[in-house]
Amino acid sequence: ESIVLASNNAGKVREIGQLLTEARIRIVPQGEYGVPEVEETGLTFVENAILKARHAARHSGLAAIADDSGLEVDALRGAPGIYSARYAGAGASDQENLLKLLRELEGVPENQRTARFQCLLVYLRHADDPTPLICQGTWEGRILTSPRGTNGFGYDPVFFVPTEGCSAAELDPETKNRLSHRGQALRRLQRLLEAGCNP
Ligand code: ITT
Repeated sequence: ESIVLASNNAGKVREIGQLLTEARIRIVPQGEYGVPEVEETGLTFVENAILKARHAARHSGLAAIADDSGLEVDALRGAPGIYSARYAGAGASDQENLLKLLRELEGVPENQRTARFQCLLVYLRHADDPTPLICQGTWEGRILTSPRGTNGFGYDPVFFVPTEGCSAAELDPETKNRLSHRGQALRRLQRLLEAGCNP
């Protein structure tokens, strides 16, 4: 039985697809079911992930996985956070969001540019599932002063990964999946599913 992936973000779909294919879990992007956009009205990552998963499960009749994620920058008191995809305004491109972030951090010294990616994954067996599986992952780094690298998506070119000495966009996809907030959350979800939390 397939699981619908409640995301329109090509970067996420690619990363989640890769990780779940390795786990032999069959997922179908929600685009294939014509699931319309849902407004992300929640005030937390977990609320938005539940909204998106429920919406996709409702429209597809399948179990659903949603990812709500974002970047928290300490010097900006946690912004852009849940607003990461629309930091430079509704419909803004990844590039516009990233340039706004660099502008906001102009003059902030390196040791005060700490940040982390958050990923909240929600799995619903069906739209009215009262006990969703919820998994989280966090990836610590700091914000560069200019973009580096072309892999990945979103803020990856400005997210410096101290353990690797390069930006997230300079990592190959396998390395990013091994380290990232999304990789961690997905491996946790996979363990729950394997442990029989999916009757
Ligand atoms: P869906 O809701 O359709 O999944 P979205 O892009 O609107 O797509 P979010 O509301 O969860 O999803 O926003 C997440 C944003 O956080 C995303 O657009 C990126 O800007 C950023 N982000 C999340 N994970 C990232 C990653 O691994 N690398 C770079 N940026 C990331």
